[in-house]
Order: sequence, then structure tokens, then C-alpha cells
Amino acid sequence: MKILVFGGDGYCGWPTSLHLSEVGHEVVIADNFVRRSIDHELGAASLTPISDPKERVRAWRETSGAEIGLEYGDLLDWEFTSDVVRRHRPDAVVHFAEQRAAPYSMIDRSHAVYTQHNNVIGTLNLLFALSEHVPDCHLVKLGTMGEYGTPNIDIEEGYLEVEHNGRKDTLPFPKQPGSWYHLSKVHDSHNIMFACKIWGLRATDLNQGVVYGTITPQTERDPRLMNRFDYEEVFGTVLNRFCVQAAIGHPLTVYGDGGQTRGFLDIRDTVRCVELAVENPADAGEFRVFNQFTEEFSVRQLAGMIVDAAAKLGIEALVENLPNPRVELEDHYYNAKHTGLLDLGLDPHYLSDSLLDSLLNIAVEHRARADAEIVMPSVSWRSGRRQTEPEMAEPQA
Ligand code: NAD
Ligand code: USQ
Repeated sequence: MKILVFGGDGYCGWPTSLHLSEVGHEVVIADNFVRRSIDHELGAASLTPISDPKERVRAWRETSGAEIGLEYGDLLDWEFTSDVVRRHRPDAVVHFAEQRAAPYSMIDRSHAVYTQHNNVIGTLNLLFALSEHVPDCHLVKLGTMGEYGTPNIDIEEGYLEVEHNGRKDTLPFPKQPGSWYHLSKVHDSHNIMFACKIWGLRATDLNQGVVYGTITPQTERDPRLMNRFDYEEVFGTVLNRFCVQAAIGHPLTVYGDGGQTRGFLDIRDTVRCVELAVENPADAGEFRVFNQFTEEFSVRQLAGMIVDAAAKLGIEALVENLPNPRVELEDHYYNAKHTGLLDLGLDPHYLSDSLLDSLLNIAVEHRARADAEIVMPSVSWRSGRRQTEPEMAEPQA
């Protein structure tokens, strides 16, 4: 299949592009590389050294013999998005190209607006481009488990059968997202569902859990193919952060009591799930939803697992319960269905002792590149402005 991967230079997009190319698909990456600029804004860098995009695709050509196309452009730029879809006429589009850090969206007004504008309008442009040029193309869109929040009932895959005043219907599962970023994903889901309904587009929303790990069989083939590994407070996801914190002797930063429970998956399962979705397209007019994670853990459980795994490597990791910078439940019911991708053939990599060892070993290998000053949380969900910003006076009548 010909597959256009928007956001193919990012943490999930790069290993997915390599995997799709490896299994024989024709892959073209489209990215505006804004994630690399955000590193500069945050004064941060991937723990692992990553090559620039042209070097990456050159290394892939040299090691695999396969070509990955590279298009530089912004989904917000209608001319670019329309043109790239028109020229490549993909069978499938995989859409990773969003601002994906919840803390980034909570820094202040401008970061909230940037996140929702980038994500919602970018996706809207893509929907119009698909409808105009390739209405039969299958859109595989990365959503998030965080769209559902933490309701006190089981979370279904996308839809809920409801009986109300004696009548029944199957409705989108209620959404209770926990950040301006997570809200942008909810808005996307509604827009995509509407486009499927009115134009007959076919789409799969992959409500992905928190991803951990960095290596896939393709990224470890050559140092120039290395994937990024974020560990700082804004883009670092919790398990990756705990690995680096243990490796540099920083206490593990458990927010609040650590009872927050989420769905998690290995980056090797991310790439496989996308492949399964692409190769088993939704029907025309269908808005299909899969919950893309393999296991559930609380933050406290993960910290305990890292403490034990680190001890086996001779590292003493301590846990620090910090005041929670986020507004979220720390003690809640969590049971989310995730059978759709298993039914399509996903064979998960579960979090085992050996896997924790390898995650910690990567962190230890690159720990000299880690900056301990960007590990502690500073973005607060409660203030809505930067900590240093002066109070704004109320407008006068
Ligand atoms: P990332 O920030 O590493 O990658 C996103 C890529 O998209 C970057 O290369 C960036 O430059 C590009 N991009 C962003 N806006 C763009 C635009 N307007 N035009 C063109 N390119 C643009 O993020 P990631 O971790 O790879 O996440 C990819 C997707 O998966 C996101 O949609 C995210 O919401 C979702 N997701 C990620 C995780 C996770 O744990 N990382 C979990 C669940 C869902
Ligand atoms: N947490 C800690 N300590 C830390 C970092 C995080 O206790 O040092 C806690 C958070 O409070 C939260 C949980 O760990 O309860 C997960 O936080 P995270 O930063 O690992 O993940 P999150 O902000 O939810 O976002 C990540 C990705 C996002 C994706 C989401 C999937 O950045 O793109 O959508 O995971 S989900 O969580 O299912 O919504």
C-alpha cells in the first residue's frame, strides 16, 4: 500500500514509518519538524541522539534498500496538505502530526491555543484534502485513551450501548478529558466521525495509552535510525521518565499518591497496531475506534517496578511523592476494553523484568546526556499562566 505518514519524524511516527516500510509498504513522511523546534523552546533534547530527517531516510535506504519519501510542510497550510495528498494519492494516511504533550497545552493561554489550533485545524484540513482527492483512502488517526478520562464504569471501545427512558441506542462513549491537549483529541474525534457520516470517508481512531520504550528492531539497526526518548517534565511520559530518573540518581517523581491508573504499551506494539489498522481498513462511512494499549498500571505500581528492576542493576532508586501538579483523580476505578487490536492479531510485549532491564539500560547508556534540571514538574494545571507571569489586572468597565 502507499501510506502517507503525517508526523513521521516524531517519537511514534518514525519507528512506525520504518516498520511499515520494512513490511513492504511504500511510505512517505510529511512533517513540519515543529517537535524539534519545541525542544529548543523548552531547552531540552532527546536523551538519545537523533539524526536530522534527511540523514534518517538516507540511513534507511543504505541499511534496508527501501526508499522513504520526505515532505516538509505544515498540516495547517492548506496548499501543502491538499497538494501532498493530491500528488501521492495514498491508500492510507497515518496521522500522528499533533502537539501531544498535556503539560505543554497547560503552560498558558498561548500554548493551549496553539495546541488546539494545530491539532483541530490540522486534522480538519486533512479531512477536506482526503474528501477532495482520495475519498476512498483510509485515515488512521492517533487519538488517546485520555479522551475518556477516568469514569466510574468500564470504558468501551469508542461506543456505549445506552438505554434511556425505555429506548436504546449506541452512542459515542462519554468523554471527560483532563487537559487542553486531551480535549483537542476529543474535538478531532467528533470532526472525523462527522466527516465519515457526511462524506462516506473511512477512518480508524486509535485511542492510544501511554507509550514507553524507544527501540524497535528497525531503529536499532544503525545509530542514525535511533528514535527520540523524551524524559523532561513536558514531553517525557511517565515510565520513560522514571527510567531516566533512576539512571541519574533522581528520585522517581510520583505525582500525588500515585494511584492514577492508565493504559500502557510498548513502542513496538504501537508500530504493530498501526500496521494492523492500516492492513484491515474501516468500511466506507465507518468511524472505527480501537483502544490501543496492552496493560493497565497505576503510577505507584510502575515506580515500584522500577525500584525493583534498578536494584537488580545495582542502582538504588528512591520514590518521592510530589504535590500533584495536575488536576486528576488519584484513586479511581479503571477498566478499559482493548480487544479490537488483539482480535486483528496483536501479540503484545508485556512489561516483564527483562523488558524493564532493557529500558533501564538504555537510560543508563545515555545518562550523560540527561539534564537533571528539566526533570521536576513546573507546569501547573491550576494557574493557567506561567509561574513567573505577573497577575493581570481585571479589565475596567
Ligand atoms: P511527537 O511530538 O514526538 O511527534 C509528532 C510529530 O508531528 C512531530 O514530528 C511534529 O514535528 C509533527 N507535527 C506536529 N504538528 C504538525 C503539523 N501541524 N504539521 C506537520 N507536522 C506536525 O509525538 P508522538 O509521541 O510521536 O505522538 C504521535 C501521536 O500519537 C500524537 O497524535 C499523540 O497525541 C498520539 N499519542 C502519543 C502517545 C505517547 O505516549 N507518545 C500516547 C497516545 C497517543
Ligand atoms: N505522572 C507522574 N509522574 C511523572 C509524570 C507523570 O506521576 O513524572 C503521572 C501523571 O500525573 C499522569 C500519568 O502519570 O497521571 C501519565 O502521565 P504521562 O505524562 O505519562 O502521560 P499523559 O500526560 O497522559 O500523556 C501521554 C502522552 C499523550 C497521550 C497520553 C495517553 O504524552 O500524547 O495522549 O499519554 S493517555 O494517558 O492514555 O491519555
